[in-house]
Amino acid sequence: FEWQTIKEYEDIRFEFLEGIAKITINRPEVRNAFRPQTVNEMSEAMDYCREDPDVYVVVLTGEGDKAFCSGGDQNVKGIGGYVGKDGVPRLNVLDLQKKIRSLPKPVVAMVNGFAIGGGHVLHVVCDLTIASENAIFGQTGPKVGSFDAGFGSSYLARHVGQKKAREIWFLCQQYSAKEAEDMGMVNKVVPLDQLEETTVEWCRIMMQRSPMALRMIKMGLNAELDGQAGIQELAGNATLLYYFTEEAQEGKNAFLEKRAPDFKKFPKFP
Ligand code: 1HA
Repeated sequence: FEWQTIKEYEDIRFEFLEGIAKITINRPEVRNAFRPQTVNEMSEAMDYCREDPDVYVVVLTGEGDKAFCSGGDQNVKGIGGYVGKDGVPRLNVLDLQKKIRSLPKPVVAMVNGFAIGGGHVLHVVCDLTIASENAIFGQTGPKVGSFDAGFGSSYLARHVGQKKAREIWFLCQQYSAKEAEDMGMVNKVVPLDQLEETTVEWCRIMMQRSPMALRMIKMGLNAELDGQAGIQELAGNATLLYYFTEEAQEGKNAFLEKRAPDFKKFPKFP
């Protein structure tokens, strides 16, 4: 595939192909662990994907054939978070997780190796996960002095069930791609040399579907789990659709024309 660079970054590659935006964590020397800067760059790329009407689907992956992402960079873990160039400790990956879930377009994790710790959580929050046969999944928090009791636990449990989610976190073992698929947290497993091809194929299929329909499905599935914040997002999309109707336009037009609105002429469906 001939991916075109969208923007140059230090810690990630950000590329485009026929409606698909690909974000690749590019720190293979640390198994694609993220530092605050990595997360900032990914967040900026996610914002671009949200705003750009040419982007239909987003793919998240890691450089090389060893790791998708090994979580927070332990070299810069300070007291209170991961420390960036500004010297401030942050847990900014939590904001990135929310961004992935809020993005009104499908986000696909293309897991090419280890998805461990905070890197495992990143695949968990993506809409779909396609993994290569060599991929390995697991949490390490309780082994290395951390935990993600947010999406990394509760959303994970929605995929694999409570017992398995507790096993994954309490034991901190590693699971093969096949085991992850059997548990329900991976959609498809393919040989490594077919990973990108399969991912692009899935993206192309989704790009033939109605973007608004996919958007509403994603928001509806989120809303069920996200309480009032989820309903807020789903409701915002309902408002968006309502603004397309003549009924909504009548309200605005009447205001601007300084007359009473006539809503009676619009159909009331049973
Ligand atoms: O829990 C959270 C959070 C919770 C709430 C809010 C925010 C959070 C943000 C982040 C996190 C976390 O991510 S905590 C979990 C942190 N990650 C880990 O505990 C994984 C550590 N890495 C490993 O277990 C293994 O490296 C591996 C299973 C991914 C790969 O093993 P492998 O293939 O045997 O390679 P290994 O030799 O261990 O690693 C290769 C190189 O990459 C090593 O460096 P070198 O000796 O060559 O200089 C290794 O140190 C480095 N490396 C790997 N992972 C990390 C790393 N360096 C820094 N940070 C890493 N995460």
